[in-house]
Amino acid sequence: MASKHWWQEVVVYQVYPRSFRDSNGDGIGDLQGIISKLDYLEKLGIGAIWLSPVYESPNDDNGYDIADYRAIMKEFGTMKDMDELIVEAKKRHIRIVMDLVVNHTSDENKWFIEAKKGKDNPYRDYYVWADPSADGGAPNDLQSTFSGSAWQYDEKSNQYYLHLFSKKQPDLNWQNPKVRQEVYDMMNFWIDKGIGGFRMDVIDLIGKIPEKKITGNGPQLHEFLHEMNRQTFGDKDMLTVGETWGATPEIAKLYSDPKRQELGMVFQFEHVGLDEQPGKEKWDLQPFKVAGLKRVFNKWQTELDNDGWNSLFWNNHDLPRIVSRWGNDKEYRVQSAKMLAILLHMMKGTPYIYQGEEIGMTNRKVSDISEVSDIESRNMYAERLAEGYDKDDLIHSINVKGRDNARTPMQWDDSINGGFSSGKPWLAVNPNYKEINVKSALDDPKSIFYTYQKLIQLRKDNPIMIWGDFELLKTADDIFAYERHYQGETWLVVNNFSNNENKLDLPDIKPGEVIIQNYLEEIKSLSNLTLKPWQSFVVKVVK
Ligand code: TEU
Ligand code: CA
Repeated sequence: MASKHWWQEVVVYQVYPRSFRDSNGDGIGDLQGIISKLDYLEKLGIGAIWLSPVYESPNDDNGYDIADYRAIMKEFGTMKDMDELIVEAKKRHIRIVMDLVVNHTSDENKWFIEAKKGKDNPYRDYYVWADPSADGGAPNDLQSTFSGSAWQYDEKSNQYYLHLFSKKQPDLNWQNPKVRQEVYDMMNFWIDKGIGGFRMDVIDLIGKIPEKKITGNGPQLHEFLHEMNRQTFGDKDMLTVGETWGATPEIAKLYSDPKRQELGMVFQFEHVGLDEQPGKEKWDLQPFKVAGLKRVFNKWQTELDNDGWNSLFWNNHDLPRIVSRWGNDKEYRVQSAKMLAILLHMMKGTPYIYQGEEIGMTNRKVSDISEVSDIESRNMYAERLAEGYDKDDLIHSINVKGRDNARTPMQWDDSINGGFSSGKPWLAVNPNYKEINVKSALDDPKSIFYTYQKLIQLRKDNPIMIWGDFELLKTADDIFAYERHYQGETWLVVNNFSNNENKLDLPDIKPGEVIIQNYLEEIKSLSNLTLKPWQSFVVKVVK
């Protein structure tokens, strides 16, 4: 058994700084705003913050386009504020995990400004350039994740540069050892500041070979990550998590098997694609089925063994709110949000909470593209409208899947703008803030917040939650039930993933003490038990 690490035991909380808390009334969340809410996060019990990018950036993609890796975005504050955040968090046993966006930079990064000056510039090879194809067009038909060609023409040199995201996010050339050294030096600069680790943005892309149209999982990907490990965090116990879209359990082991000295864990998205049509894009919806979720989670829970480590998440800043997506954000908002929390946190892996998830924040609805800020949604809308798609269908897809759903400001109380800002928020606050907010959650002992708080405390007290084996049980389709086993102890986790009642029949399992639940019920027997809508409970099994 591999050695144990703090980052397997904690729960991580993701902060999207622009939308967390605005301290100075300019409508944009900032570092002092985060510092002012650390006591709240300590009360929740988390052990690390994944901080979405706070570096200098023109914000074409809200900070995922970095102009200077060693400077703080002016709207967010100063390096002094950043140092203060690290220190103040540490006092509360919270480590700061930085977002490392090194597949690409901003086109306003000084490396790219130099590179654009011409083919002889020493920074030219920091990026990926290619000559036009024979017909004078783009070198090949690689597509950007944010719609359209991944190649942008540069008139000055009559070459194209690669951008797998927006054209203001030119891709770095990882084949160039100088680029790799720059990245490692920059990582060490942050490590020396006392941070707790790195979340690595689209790290699966750094081994790309664009001329062969290879983007994810390129041949040198793992060689680069091993080199990074050796040159930066390898001898420190840091949380390192790779955003790995195309990972299978086999690929996840390549990243996170401790023997290979690459990353600590993966953040993979197989379950996230369950409501999209296979082979199509996230906008092309299909109904979600619990059976699919069970299949995917079961696979990941059982196939990683101890040769790798996984993240557990429903949400991040790119995904719609889970209670609106697969729960019920109307009559069962509270029950379904609690069920989703219990189901996730009782599995094996490191749980992540995305800001607002702990109070059951929901998706927001727009009726026109003018209300949409996110570049991914806007580009898709423009492209598909030109292709003849129906406008209402496109707005529907954005309402269901768009990234702004996660990015509306955090709802702190029922005062104007939900207590996020005294000014005009950069993105409108969800109008339901009067009902759904932190203050009312803290005032109500039965709120979703206290279920999350309890799950985090249980994790601190019960090694079975971290290290136990996972076994899926056979039940009705809409019931997701599993056991965890550890050192002779067994916990049973039951979730009714449905608006309807469902029958659970596990006559051979004798329920003991209730660990946590979302209805106040005595669980005396598991023979022919009628589960209420979204009912969830965890019991010790009596042997
Ligand atoms: O996301 C990677 C990514 O591929 C997403 O764009 C994804 O396809 C989509 O948003 C799914 O909803 C990371 C960051 O998390 C994202 O915010 C950035 O925009 C992107 O990389 C580029 O840095
Ligand atoms: Ca501000």
